[in-house]
Amino acid sequence: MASTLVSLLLLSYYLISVAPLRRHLPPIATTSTTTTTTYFEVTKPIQLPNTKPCSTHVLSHDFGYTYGSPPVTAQYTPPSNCPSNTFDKIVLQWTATCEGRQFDRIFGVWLSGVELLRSCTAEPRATGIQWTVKKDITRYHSLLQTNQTLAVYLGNLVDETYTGIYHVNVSIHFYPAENKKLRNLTVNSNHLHHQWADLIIPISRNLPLNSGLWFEIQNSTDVQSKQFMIPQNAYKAVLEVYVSFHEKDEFWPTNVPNEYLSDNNSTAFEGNGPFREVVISLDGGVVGAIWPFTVVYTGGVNPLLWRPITGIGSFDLPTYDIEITPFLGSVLNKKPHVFAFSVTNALNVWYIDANLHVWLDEKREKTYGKFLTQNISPVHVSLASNYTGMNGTFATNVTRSIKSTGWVKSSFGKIVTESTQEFNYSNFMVIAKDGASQLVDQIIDFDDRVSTSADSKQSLKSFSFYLWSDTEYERNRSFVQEANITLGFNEQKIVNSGSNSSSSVVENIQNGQGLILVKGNLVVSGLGSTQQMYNYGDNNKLCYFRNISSSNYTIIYDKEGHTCSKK
Ligand SMILES: *[C@@H]1O[C@H](CO)[C@@H](O)[C@H](O)[C@H]1NC(C)=O
Ligand SMILES: *[C@@H]1O[C@H](CO)[C@@H](O)[C@H](O)[C@H]1NC(C)=O
Ligand SMILES: *[C@@H]1O[C@H](CO)[C@@H](O)[C@H](O)[C@H]1NC(C)=O
Ligand SMILES: *[C@@H]1O[C@H](CO)[C@@H](O)[C@H](O)[C@H]1NC(C)=O
Ligand SMILES: *[C@@H]1O[C@H](CO)[C@@H](O)[C@H](O)[C@H]1NC(C)=O
Ligand SMILES: *[C@@H]1O[C@H](CO)[C@@H](O)[C@H](O)[C@H]1NC(C)=O
Ligand SMILES: *[C@@H]1O[C@H](CO)[C@@H](O)[C@H](O)[C@H]1NC(C)=O
Ligand SMILES: *[C@@H]1O[C@H](CO)[C@@H](O)[C@H](O)[C@H]1NC(C)=O
Ligand SMILES: *[C@@H]1O[C@H](CO)[C@@H](O)[C@H](O)[C@H]1NC(C)=O
Ligand SMILES: *[C@@H]1O[C@H](CO)[C@@H](O)[C@H](O)[C@H]1NC(C)=O
Ligand SMILES: *[C@@H]1O[C@H](CO)[C@@H](O)[C@H](O)[C@H]1NC(C)=O
Ligand SMILES: CC(=O)N[C@H]1CO[C@H](CO)[C@@H](O)[C@@H]1O
Repeated sequence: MASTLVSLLLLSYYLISVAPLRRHLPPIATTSTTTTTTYFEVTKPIQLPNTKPCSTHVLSHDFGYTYGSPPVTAQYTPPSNCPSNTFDKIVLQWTATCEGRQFDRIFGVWLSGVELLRSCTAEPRATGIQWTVKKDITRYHSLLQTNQTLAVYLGNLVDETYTGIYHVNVSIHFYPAENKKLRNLTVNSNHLHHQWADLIIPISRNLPLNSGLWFEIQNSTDVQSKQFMIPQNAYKAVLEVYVSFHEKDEFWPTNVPNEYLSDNNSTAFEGNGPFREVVISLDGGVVGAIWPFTVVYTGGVNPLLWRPITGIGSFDLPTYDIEITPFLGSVLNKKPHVFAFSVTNALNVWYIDANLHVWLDEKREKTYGKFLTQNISPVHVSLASNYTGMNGTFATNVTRSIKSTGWVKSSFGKIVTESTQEFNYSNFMVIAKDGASQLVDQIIDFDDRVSTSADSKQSLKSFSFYLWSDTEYERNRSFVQEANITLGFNEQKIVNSGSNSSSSVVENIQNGQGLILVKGNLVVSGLGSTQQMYNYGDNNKLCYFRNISSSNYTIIYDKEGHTCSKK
């Protein structure tokens, strides 16, 4: 038996539990190459000033059997002997290598409880892989100016089958501003609209603990919360929320209504329907919601789809900003207050935490504020279903809006802030072949606006998710699973502040087609092809596009450019 297993291990294969199609799949091991594969996520390069960075190496660690252990910590010290203390850009760099066989693992990087990066590891090959994630962390610059504790949690399991150990380096690069630039990002100018917060308060779990610093939301009634206090002279606050979904909710857009499950007792699907909403509340009142982008991790659906081009957002999960300024008046009272997180329809498990970015009035010891009005439309769900046995169609549409206003009186005057969120969601699902085939077509439109008498900003996001999977069962627990996927992340941003206005557009779309042949519990062969189109443009005439495709680990074409397309 053992020798049969060993000889099979030399082929490309997966070990997989047979039934559920969309499950998170273990990796392939292969001996077909002798070189290290470099994985990457397609995104625009970070705009850097033409200066030499001051770099600080923060952590080196080998993540072996780390599951359920305390996060790995290291002392962070700001760079010394840097010729300038005025930085245009600060970049976090995560570099990792791994070889053997391992699952994709979720991980987080925190600085004194403030999350800097939520990400997923790449799945190794026998011959080794490497990857690098660079993230612009300039918005955290106030935190980066003093000594802090860096923490990384990456829960990995190592045994005789899953041998991959993740070797990781974390460093931070500080790019001094170009001399000729008058911008001064280190010290905030006395201007209402300066870009970065003066203080960042972590809304995460405290060390020590044996897991990530994120809260774990296990079901639809689970509410996780954290107390905080805010300085008396705050005049603006934004809550930046980190979200990832796992296990029974890893593929939440494919989850079926419970009525379907109870009528048929299918084990091929997860329940609670395909709609999820992250709800953020302050002292018990809703302040905002998030309808998240459907990140597919590097082992999702068919791992061959994500090699070497990884899924949109999988190496740097998107975060979501909730404007808190309209509510500041309620928290400027030297008393502790509570942020809480919950997820509508959640199944085990969601990892959520947040950073409260706070702007302080240098000229006042005390600011004042008042929460004025709020208009929340309840989540309005319409579900149309038509099924017989295990076949059928389900159409789920949801809308929601949240509008809040409040004023803050500071040295800038008495300013009213109005924050509006509007959401539309539609999910169309077809289940055929008695559950062996599923098609999901989902789109989320997410409009966020914040305006004051002096400025306004708007973000319009559109997240699309399409998955078709089809399984042909053969004898002896063998099957062929075919799957097509489309992921789309589009965002348009418009900022107006006084005489300055800026706008940008990102269009990022990925298509994948894959096939795996499973015999017994082993995938004996498989293939996957991915095509991606990335387009970015802004009114500063910064443009970037990349048109790339891979198949079976090989890049088929790769066109990259910096010219603006004529639209
Ligand atoms: C981490 O840094 C050390 C020291 O510079 C280097 O020897 C090692 O190869 C690096 N590892 C990775 C995964 O980059
Ligand atoms: C920050 O850490 C460095 C290196 O450990 C140490 O020399 C320095 O005294 C620390 N600074 C403060 C303000 O604690
Ligand atoms: C940034 O501001 C600080 C404090 O106001 C000042 O000392 C420094 O010279 C400024 N740097 C630049 C490049 O303007
Ligand atoms: C939901 O999760 C919470 C936290 O784990 C738990 O206390 C509660 O019993 C769960 N509720 C249900 C209905 O499972
Ligand atoms: C599904 O399981 C539940 C609980 O075991 C049972 O009450 C129900 O009758 C089953 N439905 C079908 C269609 O078998
Ligand atoms: C429900 O599905 C059946 C079988 O596909 C079809 O004949 C029927 O017209 C559908 N009903 C509705 C209301 O769409
Ligand atoms: C759901 O929304 C889609 C797309 O906007 C629309 O075509 C469909 O008619 C809606 N269905 C229901 C049940 O409201
Ligand atoms: C479900 O659809 C398949 C074809 O996709 C058909 O063979 C099967 O009989 C249908 N099952 C039921 C209960 O109607
Ligand atoms: C949601 O749909 C409504 C009605 O079609 C439309 O007026 C609104 O602009 C949409 N909102 C977003 C965020 O797409
Ligand atoms: C899946 O992708 C293949 C290859 O591009 C295509 O031929 C097929 O029509 C697609 N099927 C569906 C249902 O999306
Ligand atoms: C990928 O592998 C499959 C199965 O070996 C093969 O049919 C297909 O042609 C390969 N694709 C490319 C682009 O090499
Ligand atoms: C797995 C299962 O229970 N399938 C049943 C679903 O419902 C149809 C019709 O009621 C049955 O024929 C299936 O056996």
